[in-house]
Amino acid sequence: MKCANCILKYIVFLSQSEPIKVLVTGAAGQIAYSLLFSIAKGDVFGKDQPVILVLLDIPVMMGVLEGVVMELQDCAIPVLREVIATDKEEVAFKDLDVAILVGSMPRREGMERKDLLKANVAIFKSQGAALEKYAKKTVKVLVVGNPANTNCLIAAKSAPSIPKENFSCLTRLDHNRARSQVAMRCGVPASHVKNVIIWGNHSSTQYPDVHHCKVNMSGSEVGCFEAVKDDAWLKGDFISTVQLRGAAVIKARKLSSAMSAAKAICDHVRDIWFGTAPGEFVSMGVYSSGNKYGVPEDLIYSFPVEIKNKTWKIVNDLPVNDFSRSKMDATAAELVDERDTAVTFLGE
Ligand SMILES: NC(=O)c1ccc[n+]([C@@H]2O[C@H](COP(=O)([O-])OP(=O)(O)OC[C@H]3O[C@@H](n4cnc5c(N)ncnc54)[C@H](O)[C@@H]3O)[C@@H](O)[C@H]2O)c1
Ligand SMILES: *[C@@H]1O[C@H](CO)[C@@H](O)[C@H](O)[C@H]1NC(C)=O
Ligand SMILES: *[C@@H]1O[C@H](CO)[C@@H](O)[C@H](O)[C@H]1NC(C)=O
Ligand SMILES: *[C@@H]1O[C@H](CO)[C@@H](O)[C@H](O)[C@H]1NC(C)=O
Ligand SMILES: CC(=O)N[C@H]1CO[C@H](CO)[C@@H](O)[C@@H]1O
Repeated sequence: MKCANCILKYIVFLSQSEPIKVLVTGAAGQIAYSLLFSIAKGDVFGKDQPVILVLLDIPVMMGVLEGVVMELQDCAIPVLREVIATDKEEVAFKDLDVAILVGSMPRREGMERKDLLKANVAIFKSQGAALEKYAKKTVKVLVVGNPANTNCLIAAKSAPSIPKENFSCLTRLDHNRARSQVAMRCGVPASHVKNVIIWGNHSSTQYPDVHHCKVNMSGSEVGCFEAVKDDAWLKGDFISTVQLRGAAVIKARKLSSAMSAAKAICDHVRDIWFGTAPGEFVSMGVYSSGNKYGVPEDLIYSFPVEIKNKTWKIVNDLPVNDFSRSKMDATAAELVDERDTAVTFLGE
């Protein structure tokens, strides 16, 4: 009996001995401030899974980052094995299992759209090359820093030996916003609303689609239009509320969404790690090969995906009506434009 106990303890020890190494860039920023705590305490990889957190930010932020490290230490979380803070890519990207790229160049007063894009291409080209050179080939990369879709594409292109499928960008915040809007309208918890879809770019042209969404109304699942009973709202204010939610938060808070963005990042990475629930799909910006839903190839476009065994699959053959089609095309056109400009900066 005693020995069985020893063996059990040994198995627990073994299973705990392999920590997951997770990088968060923009680690001195406001999203990271919520995100790091959630990852450290097990919201993403499980309560018993040891993690090593690697924090990357730019040199002028190293003082702030030191404070973040102190706070993480002061949380006294047993599974947080180590915290590495750095401004060097060769340190930050080494042997990573997961990379969450939050830091990017923010828009400054008077900055041209093109110059902003150019600055971000430079960042994500460099970080993509660092992934290629230093990270594990199985690394999962999530890009959050805006323009998230295009930054993600640039990072993927700059890391040719890592499968493109291992890169994704965050549209889960938009997905959660859509889910919550429907839930509030129906007077049910958000968990009773599933299979909303965000198509396209993480911007105001994104298309929040509820044609395949199901709502659990007092015990039975019904379609979203039947549950809400207000088609005009679903085709009008609902869509614009989700599209413009980011701007509404900035207007109210004088800062962009951070707590909800961190929560969405946790949802996204946890689903990659553990898979999606049977019969449920989530929205993620992923690589388009040009053979799904008429979306052009070589874009990072938000699709409905199911995830199993750490591999996503775009949900196939959902019917698309004319209303949806035009909105899916508009957001794709925007991304094609941005990509074509971005790749011209890649050679520089
Ligand atoms: N995809 C989404 O759903 C979503 C949602 C919210 C915010 N965002 C984006 O996430 C990003 C971060 O937001 P935030 O509120 O935390 O911003 P923030 O300004 O508070 O923090 C950003 C941090 O990134 C750092 N940084 C800049 N360039 C860097 C680089 N090359 N390497 C490493 N670090 C770098 C900055 O020094 C700063 O500490 C922004 O681009 C924002 O637009 C995306
Ligand atoms: C796509 O979305 C991002 C993030 O909101 C935005 O910065 C970018 O400008 C959008 N792309 C285009 C071409 O509008
Ligand atoms: C709907 O919600 C009820 C609780 O209100 C739960 O018992 C039931 O299993 C749910 N049904 C489905 C199909 O998820
Ligand atoms: C899961 O993925 C791994 C790595 O890609 C692969 O080796 C394994 O066969 C897969 N397992 C299943 C059940 O598909
Ligand atoms: C999320 C995802 O698609 N992960 C893939 C990353 O690449 C490895 C191979 O290196 C695949 O096995 C994973 O499925």
